[in-house]
Amino acid sequence: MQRIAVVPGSFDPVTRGHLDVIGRAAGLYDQLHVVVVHNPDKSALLPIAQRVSLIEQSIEEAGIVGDIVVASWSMGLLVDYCTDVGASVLVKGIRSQVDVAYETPMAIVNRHLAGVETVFLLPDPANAHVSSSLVRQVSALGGDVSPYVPEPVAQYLQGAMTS
Ligand code: COD
Repeated sequence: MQRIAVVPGSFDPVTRGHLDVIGRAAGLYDQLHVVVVHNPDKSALLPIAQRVSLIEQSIEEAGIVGDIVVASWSMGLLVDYCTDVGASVLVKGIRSQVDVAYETPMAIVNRHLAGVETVFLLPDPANAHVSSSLVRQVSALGGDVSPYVPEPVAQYLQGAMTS
């Protein structure tokens, strides 16, 4: 039986922290779905199609290999996407106790709703301080985001700032 996992996120934009988790998860599962989910609690910078494209480019640029599908989901519960594609696991990245506190209730509810388990992965400590919101802020103020994001994202944000 294939082990299929879903790595969900806002990915607005995808960062080196996200990519760290995606790379580790790709080595653990037969098929990985990286899914851009609209988070109604956050106001978005990038259109969803652009986020999908930047994830695809960043995975390729990083040389992450495996059966990886990049998709978006805005049709309801995240576990419904999991059920649709036959995934029994959600993979979430954990940066700190704050992430644990935020993710734990969702993990329990997702298990109750559909029997989908959540696996928490730790990034390399060098990536643990990175967040999309930090990147959006540095970019908006004209700073260099290249230490925090894959090259395709740095180029995209630089282009967006100068156009
Ligand atoms: N290192 C490691 N992990 C990281 C890093 C980093 N530097 N940065 C982010 N992450 C992790 C986050 O902890 C998270 O697990 C994931 O990457 C995505 O992060 P973001 O910021 O892109 O996305 P979020 O936090 O806005 O998450 C959006 C989700 C849609 C994934 C989340 O809200 C969710 O699971 N929603 C479920 C919707 C649903 O079905 N609800 C009902 C039942 S709970």
